[in-house]
Amino acid sequence: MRWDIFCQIIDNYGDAGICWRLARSLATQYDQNIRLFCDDLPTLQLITMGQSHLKGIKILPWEASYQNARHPPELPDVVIQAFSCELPTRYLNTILVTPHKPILIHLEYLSAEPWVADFHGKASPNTHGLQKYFFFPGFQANTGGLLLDPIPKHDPEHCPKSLKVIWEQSRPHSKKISIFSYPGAPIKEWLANLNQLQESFDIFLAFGNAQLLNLQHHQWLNLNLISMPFIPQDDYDWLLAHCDFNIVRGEDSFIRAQLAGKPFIWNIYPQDDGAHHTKLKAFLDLYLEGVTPQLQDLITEAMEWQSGQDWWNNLPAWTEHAKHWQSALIDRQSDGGLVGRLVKFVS
Ligand code: TRH
Repeated sequence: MRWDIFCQIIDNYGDAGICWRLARSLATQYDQNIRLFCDDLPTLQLITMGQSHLKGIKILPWEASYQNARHPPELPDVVIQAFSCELPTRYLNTILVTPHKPILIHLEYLSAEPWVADFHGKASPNTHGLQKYFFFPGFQANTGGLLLDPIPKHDPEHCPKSLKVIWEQSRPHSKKISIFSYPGAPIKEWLANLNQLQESFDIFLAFGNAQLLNLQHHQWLNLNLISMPFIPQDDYDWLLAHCDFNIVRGEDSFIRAQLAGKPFIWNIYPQDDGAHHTKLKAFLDLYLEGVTPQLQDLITEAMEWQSGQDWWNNLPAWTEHAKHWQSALIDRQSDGGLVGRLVKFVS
């Protein structure tokens, strides 16, 4: 099938990161033809670094969806409006007058909240005469699933090129932590707690995080802070899989940390109306199901930056839980996860 994916970048990298994974999985795992229209190609190129010429994928500027249209036009079978972005009017007008009308899919944000299952896959009545559906990613079987693309492999021998110099700055016996957080996160206090432990840590600060911290005047005896440039998406996945603990954010790095099978703190995207508190709680309800009350409290406090050094003392138990969660997650997505479910839904 032919798919047009529309990606509007609101802020940061997650919109591009998710659209790219979606396009890549559809093309490489399901042999689909993709046109990915994006309103911010430089950001998308940061994510795709070196991979943008994959067979089956054309990356195009937003305007190319309606300018220089071919006659007859290249008509898609499916149109994805990522994060429910609006389609360009001229593009919409073209598909409205064609006899072969595509299916429109509103791809929504990921949430573990229970209502998602009731809304997933529902049709949206509209006046265009086009079929339009809401597709909700989610953790449960009756939702749109998770973007697996592909599950990271643990290959300690193969350090990606972009990380060679960075990884060499770490020490063989130290614990490794990666940090990719939003400006409001209390990272300095968190690091200060870590610094008091009798242990040495290598801290990989994702692009932008070192600047946020502004650490020139701090002495961290036990912490080796390593500031990173923006690295290709697959290499970032590798880093998550090779650290002992990760701080992640948004939606995509949050899923990758879980697929990496490592304990993590999720710095959830803050929303003005406080909706992120409900979303975090809904996720923790699933993530902590069946876990001892002690570990439940500890992980909940850690996710709220409240656990001081306690999380460290319980790291082995948390790591075991993270591995268990990883395999349960993969089992539940054995139908191909989001992309498998999307292809089946559309078919
Ligand atoms: O960047 P994010 O905060 O993205 C988003 C956006 O804010 C978006 O508007 C919102 O909808 C969403 O969060 C919930 O965090 P996220 O989702 O983790 O996306 C980051 C992407 O960047 C992810 O695909 C991994 C990638 N990445 C790299 O490729 N290289 C890097 O060096 C780093 C740090 C990240």
